[in-house]
Order: sequence, then structure tokens, then C-alpha cells
Amino acid sequence: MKPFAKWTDAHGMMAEPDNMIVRKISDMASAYSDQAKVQELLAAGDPVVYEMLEASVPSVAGELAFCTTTMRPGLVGDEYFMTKGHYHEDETTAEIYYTISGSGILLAETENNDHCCLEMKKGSIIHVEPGWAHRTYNTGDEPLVFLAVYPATAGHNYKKIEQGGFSHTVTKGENGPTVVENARR
Ligand code: PAN
Ligand code: ZN
Repeated sequence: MKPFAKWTDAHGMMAEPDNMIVRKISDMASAYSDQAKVQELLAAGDPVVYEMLEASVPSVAGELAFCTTTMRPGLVGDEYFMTKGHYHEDETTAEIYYTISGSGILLAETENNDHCCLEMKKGSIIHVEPGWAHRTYNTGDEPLVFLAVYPATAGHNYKKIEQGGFSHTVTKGENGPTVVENARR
């Protein structure tokens, strides 16, 4: 494969991606604490929460996969719109998140419940250590757009999160985004 370029549009989203994944509330209903609000949103048309636009690279050692994610602003009860979240299947793999626009929080945690939160806003570069599950929240009023770069062999383990959940979550508090214990656990 030869070196290649991808471009982003005025919103920072990858133009001409090789693959697009759209996630709606129904794709991650169990992630949210307020299940009554989830039902309301499903009845109101099942809104899109985020879109991932991916470049295709071979899944072999040495290759780097990359994609842009665009998260819509929104709340489910007092919990911000979030990504499904995952561990990498290969838990020796790290990842870089570069925020292009909007504002949010990246929540990361390990299997022994160590957790940390990092602010995402235009220009922030986050390094996610190997072995840390990660999930992002859009805490602003605009789309949150970011680029993620990770080893093409990393793989995504969503099951562990669906079964165990994260120990914490991010809600809209009186003084802004607040990290609280996750009632889904
Ligand atoms: C990101 C995420 C993306 C969507 O590219 O895959 O933001 O989140 P979910 O994959 O949890 O639905 C990444 O971390 N890749 O490894
Ligand atoms: Zn990842």
C-alpha cells in the first residue's frame, strides 16, 4: 500500500471515508442510567448520537488505523450523550485522541477501577494508555469532533463494557459537567 492522504471538511469530519458507522440511542440503550428517558428518545425517533468515519488500512502489525468521530450534543436525563466505550482487544495498544472542535470529556478506566477524566477541546491531544477502557462525552452545545489514531491490530472489545459498565459517568450538574458514580453498575 502506498502512502495516502485523507482530508477533513469544514467541520473536521473525514471527507470521502472508506467506512462509516452511525450509532443511535438504540445501539447503546443499556449504557444510560435513565432508562425511562431512553424509552422516550426511542419513541421520539431514536436520535443519532455519533458517527465514525474511518480510513481503511490493513489489519496488520505496524499499520495505524484512524477515524474521525462526530458526536451530537444531547442529554439522556442528566447524562451527556456518550460513546459506547471499549477496551482494545489487544490490551497492549495505546491510542491518541486529537480534538478538532467542540468540548467534551474522555473517561478512562482500568479493570481494577482506577479511573481518570481528561478535558477535550479544540487542540487537546490525549494519550490513552494501553489497558485503559475509554469513552467520550459531548458536554457542549455543539458537535464534538475528534481524530483517533490507534494500531490497526488493536480490535475493539465492547462486550466487557456492555456487561460491566464503567464505574463512573458524566452528568450535567449545576456547575457544569460532573463526574459521578455510575448507577448502571
Ligand atoms: C475511537 C472510537 C470512536 C467511537 O475511534 O472507536 O470514538 O467510540 P466507540 O468505538 O466506543 O463506539 C477509538 O477509541 N478507537 O479505538
Ligand atoms: Zn479505542
